[in-house]
Amino acid sequence: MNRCLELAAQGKYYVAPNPMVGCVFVKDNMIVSEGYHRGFGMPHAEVDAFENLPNDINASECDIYVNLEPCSHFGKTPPCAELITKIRPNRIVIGAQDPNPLVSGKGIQHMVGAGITVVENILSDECMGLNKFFYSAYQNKVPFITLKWAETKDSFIGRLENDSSNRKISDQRNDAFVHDLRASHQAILVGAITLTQDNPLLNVRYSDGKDPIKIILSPNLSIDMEASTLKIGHTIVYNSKTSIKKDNVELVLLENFTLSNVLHDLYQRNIHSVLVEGGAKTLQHFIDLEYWDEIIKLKSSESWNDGVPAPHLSIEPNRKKKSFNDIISFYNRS
Ligand code: AOF
Ligand code: ZN
Repeated sequence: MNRCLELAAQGKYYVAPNPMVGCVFVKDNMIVSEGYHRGFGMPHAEVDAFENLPNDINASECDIYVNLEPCSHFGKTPPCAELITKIRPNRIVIGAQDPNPLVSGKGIQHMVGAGITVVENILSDECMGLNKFFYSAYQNKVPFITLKWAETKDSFIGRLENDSSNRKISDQRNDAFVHDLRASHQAILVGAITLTQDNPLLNVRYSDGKDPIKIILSPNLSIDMEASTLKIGHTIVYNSKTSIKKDNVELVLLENFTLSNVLHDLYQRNIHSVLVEGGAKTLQHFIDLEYWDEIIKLKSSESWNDGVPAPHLSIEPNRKKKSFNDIISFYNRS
C-alpha cells in the first residue's frame, strides 16, 4: 500500500479534480506490476497496472493493492470494479473508500457480490491524507481551502500604498515551495485590491505542474481589465454586477455576494482545492468566517517598521519549521 501511495503521488499535478491513485499486482510476495492514474481523463490506476502486467503472469494468481476503492461507474473510463471481477484475483486490498457519491461503497459491493475477497482500510489515514482535497471537498461540499501568506518579522504583509520600497517578504529560496503550492491546488484566489495594487501573475514559474485557475473577488467589478493575470490562463471574477464570458475571462454574477456562495459555486464547478494568497482583508475574511482547512504562514527575518498589517490569527500552529531565512508555520483545522 505504501508503494501504491508513492505511485499515486506521481499524478499530483495532473489528475485533479480526480484523486491520486496507485495500484500494484503482487505474486508470491513480489510486486509484478505497477500503475497509476497519470492524468485527468486517462486510464485509472487499476487499468494501468493490469496493462503493465508481463504476459507470462496470470492476473488471477495475484493480489491487487490500490489506495482507493475501485470505481463502479462509467465516467471517462469504464468501471474498475468490473475489471477486477473479470480478473478474479486472489484478493483485492483497498486503502480507503471512494467518497464520490457515484462510487462510495458501490465498487466494494460489486466485487463482494461477485465473490471476490476484499480487504479494506489498509493505511486508510495515509490514503485519505494523500487525497485530502478530494475527501474534504466531497464531505463538506465546498473546496479545501488553504490560506497562505508571508509576513515580516514585525507582522506586515505589504507596503503602504505610496511606498515603493522592495515588496518581497519571504526568502527567494522558498519560491519553489510557494509555487508548488500553486501547482498542487486547482485554483488560486485573491481579492480585487491585491489584483490592482500588486498586479500579480498568479501562475507557476518556480515549480513543475500547471497553472491554477485564477479566482478574483470583486463585488463592484472594480478591477483593471488590463491586469497582467487576465491575459494568461483561465480567470473567474466573482462580482455582483454582471455575468459574461470573454475569451479566457469569465465574469460571474452572484446575486448574493457572500464567501459561502463563492465557495459553493466553485464546488459546483468541480474545483476541489483553493489557495488563497491575499490580501490581508480577504485572508482575514476567510479566517473570521472560519472558512479554511489549512494555513501556511511564512515569517521572514526582516522588519519593516510600517506597512499593511498581516492577518490576525489567535491560534498556535500545529507545526513550525525553519526554511532558509523564513519560519514556516502550518495550522490545520482537523
Ligand atoms: C479508480 N481508480 O485510478 C481513479 C478513480 O471520469 P473518470 O472515469 O476518470 O472517473 C473519475 C472518478 O473515478 C473520480 O471522481 C473517483 O471517484 C474515481 N477515481 N477510481 O478506481 C483510479 N482515479
Ligand atoms: Zn476506476
